Amino acid sequence: MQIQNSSLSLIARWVLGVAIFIYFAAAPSRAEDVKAGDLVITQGWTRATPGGAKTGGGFLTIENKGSSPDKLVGVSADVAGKIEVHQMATDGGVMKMRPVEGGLTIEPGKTVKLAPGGLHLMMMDLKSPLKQGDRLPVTLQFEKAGKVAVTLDVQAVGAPGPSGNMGGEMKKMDKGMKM
Ligand SMILES: [Cu+2]
Repeated sequence: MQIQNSSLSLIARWVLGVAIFIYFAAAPSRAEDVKAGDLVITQGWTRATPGGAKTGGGFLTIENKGSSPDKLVGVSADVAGKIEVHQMATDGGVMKMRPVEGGLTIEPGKTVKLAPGGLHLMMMDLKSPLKQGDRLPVTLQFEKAGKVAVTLDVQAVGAPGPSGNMGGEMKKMDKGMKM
């Protein structure tokens, strides 16, 4: 009896483990890939804003599969009074951010990644807090591809990436499942 009980409990634990894995693997935890002309926009995410924070950073990846450059010339969202594209630069030994003047160019065949510590969307004058688990609709305006609607997945305050360290693995799995 003792042996049976412990093997049953092992099986129960294994079943629970598999169930948890399937739940997280299947959960729609990342933004949809968006295709617009020659551009593919993926991995849109942002962070929840604590307290009454009025600004937030937005991150996404833009790939240009075409043969000519395109340029991100404007960004807007209902929740933000203003959104700029910012870059980080060292000024007198101090990292500072400043707007990218004249639009962000995406060269043909290249991928531009907006990520913490580098290029980012600076959302200013937030009208309401960004809540973890929400999907934030944002409109990107490109010179050639025109207006493109994307969503940013709102991750936890201080989250390091679109879906933690699992991001890359999840993407591979998703691709595998579609085939
Ligand atoms: Cu900024």
